[in-house]
Amino acid sequence: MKTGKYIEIEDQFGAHNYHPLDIVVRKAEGVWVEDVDGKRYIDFLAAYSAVNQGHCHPRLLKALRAQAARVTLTSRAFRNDQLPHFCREICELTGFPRVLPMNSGAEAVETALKAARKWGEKVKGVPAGQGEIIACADNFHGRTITIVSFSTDEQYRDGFGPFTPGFKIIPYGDADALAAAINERTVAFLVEPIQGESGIVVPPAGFLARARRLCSQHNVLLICDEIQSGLGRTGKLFAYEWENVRPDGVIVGKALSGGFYPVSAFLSSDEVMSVFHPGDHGSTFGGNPLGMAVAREAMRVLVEEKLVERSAELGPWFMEKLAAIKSPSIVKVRGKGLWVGLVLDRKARPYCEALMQEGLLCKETHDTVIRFAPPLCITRKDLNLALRRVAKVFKKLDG
Ligand code: IF1
Repeated sequence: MKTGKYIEIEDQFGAHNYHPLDIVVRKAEGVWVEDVDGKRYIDFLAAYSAVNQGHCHPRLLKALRAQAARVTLTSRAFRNDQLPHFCREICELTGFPRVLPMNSGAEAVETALKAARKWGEKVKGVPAGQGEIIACADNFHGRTITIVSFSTDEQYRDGFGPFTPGFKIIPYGDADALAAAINERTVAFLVEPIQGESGIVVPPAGFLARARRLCSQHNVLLICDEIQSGLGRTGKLFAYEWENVRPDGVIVGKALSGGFYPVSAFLSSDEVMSVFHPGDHGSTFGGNPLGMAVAREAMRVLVEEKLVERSAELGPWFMEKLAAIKSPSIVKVRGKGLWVGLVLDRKARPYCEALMQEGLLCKETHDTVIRFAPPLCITRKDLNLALRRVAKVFKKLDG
């Protein structure tokens, strides 16, 4: 069956909640993706940073297979022999004392919001039902009704009300606005250290450090959503390390399982996590042995293959090379590590389509930004190949 036929069937039977590029992927390995017509592409999106370890990593495949043949799901009604190891290993890797595993990113964000509200009530002493959480304009934290309640993107909210109250919005990167927004009912500040969906937006230097100080002063939890920015993407394990801060809680997902299986988690202190008692919160699949076995191996691969270091080393070099591409349509190159936004003065979609034709897969975000986020296992050679393809497309489309 050819590409067109797959698209026709999906369009006929699937909900139309996406506008993907017209490539139908059949298989992938490392940074390479092959479509159903046999054409090969370099993946410069990495499933929005979920496959930082590279597609179908052999070690992850082996871990998944081995665990799938033993036991896949126990539910949390019983214990399993993978969850304890996962808990210890992720706590040791990240330096947080406690973890609560979930599945999708949005569920881990919801977990953080619940933890913050309950901590506010039970520990900080905010009157019941009065807790406020501050988030940023242009945030992306997922798509549940509560999460889109504090989205500032009208499309993500349109038609989905009524919304969850208790959220305040400040402009991203504006510490003065944060200071002004905090009051005695504020329980948490939820922030992406670098905004992903918004177009790889790096806040002004010192923003997160000041947010940390403000949160400490006013007994407010600083919670970082590192679902996309974390686990090596920016050249540090967590993007908040660039500002030498330590949040009170961090949310991880995506690359935590290297793209094999949805595994997410909320990590925090004893004090925050102690608000959860048996029955307060949970998930059928959260902490399941299959997910835990995959996540354990995904973390080991991240460390043993030095993927964080690779991102730190190759990112600045790659960004420099991109910045050297002369094109009247490129306004700005921004990012950190192997996470780069190419800001154009026009629509980015035609560029993404042309890049796809040249064998480079990436996706526009917010209309005018091309997002580059290759798997962190990418070599300098493949980055060079990608750069040549980018240069070619700009020459063609500009000219
Ligand atoms: C889609 C975007 C990226 C995230 C952060 C939580 C979540 C995400 C910082 C929720 C998810 C995904 C969702 C995916 C596309 C992708 C995305 F463009 F939509 F915003 F990466 F930039 N926090 N981001 O980036 O995690 O529940 O999806 O596991 O199609 O919606 P999830």
